[in-house]
Amino acid sequence: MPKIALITGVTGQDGSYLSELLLSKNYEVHGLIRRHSTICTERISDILDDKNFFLHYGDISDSSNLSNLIREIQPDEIYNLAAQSNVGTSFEVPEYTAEVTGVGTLKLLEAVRQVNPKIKFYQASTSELFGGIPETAPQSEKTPFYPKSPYGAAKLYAYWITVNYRESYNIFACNGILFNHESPRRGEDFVTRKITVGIAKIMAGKQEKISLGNLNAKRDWGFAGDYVEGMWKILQHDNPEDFVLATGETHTVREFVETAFEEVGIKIEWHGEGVDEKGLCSKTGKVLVDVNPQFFRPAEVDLLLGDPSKAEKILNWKRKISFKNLVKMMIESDLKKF
Ligand code: NAP
Ligand code: F7E
Repeated sequence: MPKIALITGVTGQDGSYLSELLLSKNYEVHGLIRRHSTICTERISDILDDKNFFLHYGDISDSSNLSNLIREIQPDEIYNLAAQSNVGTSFEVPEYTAEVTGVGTLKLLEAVRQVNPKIKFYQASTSELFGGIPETAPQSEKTPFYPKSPYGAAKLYAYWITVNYRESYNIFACNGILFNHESPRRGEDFVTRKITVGIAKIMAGKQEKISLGNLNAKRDWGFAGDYVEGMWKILQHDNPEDFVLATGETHTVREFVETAFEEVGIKIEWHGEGVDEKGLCSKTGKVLVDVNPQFFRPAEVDLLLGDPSKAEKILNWKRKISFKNLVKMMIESDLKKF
């Protein structure tokens, strides 16, 4: 019998890669999809016609819908990827973020407990949990949490309620504490994709420059395709445990900008400081990057650098795509698109 998986957040970056991975492993894959006034299935368009792929309308905030779906689908594994996942936006919609990203996880876990506590449960936890204590880098499963945004605080609740349902009800519930992972399918409001789309539009003559916020923030950026493999491995392990998935490398936003422009043959020279800092084309002197305080956050996470050694040792998981190849992949895809 093929295994059955239910994925919330199936239309998102990770949901689309995970669906493809599970279909390639002969799973029957069911995805929870929200009703939209416009089509939102672009990322899963290649698998929509797969005979083992099914979509169901629902919402992570609707408990009766979740229970009914689990009763109907009878999944072996649930991957909870649904979230208001943008950190900056979470400062604008903190209550909504708490409801969806935090309490939504409880609603799904409670449905599992009531309908079938034998279902394995993956929670999309995040390096944003570590947030504000950079002196503890690299961050591992043992590093204390200190979230710095409504998103991080909501994910903190989701993390602990997952641990609590594991310990209280013996549910195979696990947290994957994933550091930033990107791809050509990354939402355009995240910094990496904003940069690669911006460069592609500049090259096509459709945009003058890219305006960014904090250029000094450091992130541990990997490729989403590698990370969904880790999610699956976490649920195949003998025991329910929590794992960090990361590359063990960190780069500033400024370095991402430089590397991405290098891919199109442009060297960036930086002039000025703070809000006056600008990135100029070394040949023409044209301003291609500037700083707009509109993109600063009320509180910032300065440094994320993960220690993936537990996952490497126990799950035999390791990222395959390097930082440079990730940037190259995203730039190539956006140059084609724009
Ligand atoms: P994403 O592209 O923003 O996708 C989020 C998904 O959640 C979308 O399918 C979205 O559906 C869905 N969703 C939002 N609100 C919902 C609701 N109320 N009910 C049902 N579905 C809802 O995020 P991602 O990058 O794939 O990340 C997947 C998960 O991993 C998220 O939980 C995120 O917080 C977490 N995470 C991501 C990273 C990363 O670097 N990517 C790192 C650590 C953790 P619509 O298409 O309808 O909006
Ligand atoms: O910001 C800085 C920004 O929005 C990265 C989510 O997937 O990963 C993601 O959260 C850094 C921050 O990702 C702009 O201030 C500068 O320091 O791409 P981001 P994030 O906040 O790290 C974690 C692990 C998740 O769990 C989240 O779901 O870049 N930055 N200028 C900017 N960021 C944005 N978005 N836009 C700018 O113009």
